[in-house]
Amino acid sequence: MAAKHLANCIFCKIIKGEIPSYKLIENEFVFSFLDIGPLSRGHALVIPKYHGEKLHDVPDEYLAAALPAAKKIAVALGAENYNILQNNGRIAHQEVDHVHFHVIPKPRASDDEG
Ligand code: DGP
Repeated sequence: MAAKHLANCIFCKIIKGEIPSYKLIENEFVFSFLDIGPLSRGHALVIPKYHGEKLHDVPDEYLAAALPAAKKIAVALGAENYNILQNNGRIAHQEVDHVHFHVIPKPRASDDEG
């Protein structure tokens, strides 16, 4: 299915380069960049290049590309401990209405020392 964008969506604007971001990965199906409010160093987002508000709004081929991108980021960061998080709906803490997967590295306590 062809990519779909929404004119007033901030993540669609990031995909189109209308809002700057620190890009990590881009291919036909997904775009990935650093989160503006990182919960830890390297906190990244992977978004489909198809505007869908929630997971069930996005075609499978776009979703299928998201986890390999998340895996690539985790490997590139050398993260041994990390969360992959995806929120759907306000009650579930979704703030931006364009599907996104968080990649959140979890540093060991010893990483903060020295
Ligand atoms: P969520 O609560 O799952 O909808 O997370 C939305 C995330 O998107 C949040 O961690 C902050 C991030 N974010 C929102 N606006 C921008 C932006 O303009 N640029 C970047 N890089 N991240 C953004």
